[in-house]
Amino acid sequence: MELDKKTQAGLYETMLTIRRFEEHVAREVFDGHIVGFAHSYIGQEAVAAGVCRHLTVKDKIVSNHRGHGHCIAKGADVNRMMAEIYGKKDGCCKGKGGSMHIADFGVGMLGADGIVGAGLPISTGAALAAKLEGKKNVAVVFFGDGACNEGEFHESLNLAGIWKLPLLFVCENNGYGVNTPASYAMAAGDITRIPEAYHIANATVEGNDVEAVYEAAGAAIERLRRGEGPCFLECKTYRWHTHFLSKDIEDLRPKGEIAAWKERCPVATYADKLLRRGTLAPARLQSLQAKVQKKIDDAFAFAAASPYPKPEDALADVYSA
Ligand SMILES: Cc1ncc(C[n+]2csc(CCOP(=O)(O)OP(=O)(O)O)c2C)c(N)n1
Ligand SMILES: [Mg+2]
Repeated sequence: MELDKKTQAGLYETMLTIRRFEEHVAREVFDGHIVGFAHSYIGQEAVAAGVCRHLTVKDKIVSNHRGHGHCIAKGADVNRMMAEIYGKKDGCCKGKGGSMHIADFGVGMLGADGIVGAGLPISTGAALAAKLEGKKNVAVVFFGDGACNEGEFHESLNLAGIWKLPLLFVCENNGYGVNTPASYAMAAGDITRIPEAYHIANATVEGNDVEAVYEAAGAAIERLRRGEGPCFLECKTYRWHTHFLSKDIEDLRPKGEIAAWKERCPVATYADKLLRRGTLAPARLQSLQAKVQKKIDDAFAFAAASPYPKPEDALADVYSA
């Protein structure tokens, strides 16, 4: 069944916002205006957009090092995200966290994380809290194929399984952890064999097809809200850039493979689909694209106008035991 027009346009707008945000960040990293590591989400936009469309601000998400898309799809403030990436005082972490530590608790975005796999136990705790509160809210965790080889992944699956937590595991299988193919690194072979072993309902979807992700995530999240326990969604997708943005690192993935996945661009293919279906007329598509570009330009202007944090504030908001 075809999705209603508002949902279709919304899915496209979210993906395009992520794409334009990430294009800006990539340009600025390559030009040396953004320092520190930034991991681009370009190529994987359909996953964040398709999953987060089902969530309310009361639902929680936990992200990973490749987190800009998850934040945008969950409704984080792009001005404060952009300021954070530039290390500015008005950033969501006052400029002290940068790209890999963006969080916006106000919209239920509990944080990105530079430690591979670390978001999994955090999301397990968020799902336990949601269950104890009993208000049918859910938690979602985004992680890569590489994270599935971490101990925390297995511990989180086990706890979510025994406690029947309202937790959706979203594995963005882009085929690689840095340059190491998942086919080499993962003894289980198919990722879904792992949640299967923990008796967790699971499915694999074409992660570049936003409607496929939307449908599968919708069914899983309904299950969570009914209290039927956790679900696992493997989304097969691909990142376009090198592992982190840099002109100085080599991409060891086969060139033909990269080119083939770019042909399957989640954003462009969906725009074509919406035009073909008549969901959006060409003029409406153009005005949507202009609106998104303005949002990103405004976010950059906000970040540029924000000062750097003061050196004497370096220890504020820092906790240690
Ligand atoms: C515990 C830990 N081990 C290793 C690293 C270095 N590292 C950062 S990202 C990454 C690969 C992660 O791959 P995956 O989970 O598939 O996510 P992707 O980058 O493909 O989105 C590695 C090994 C790290 N940050 N943390
Ligand atoms: Mg990966």
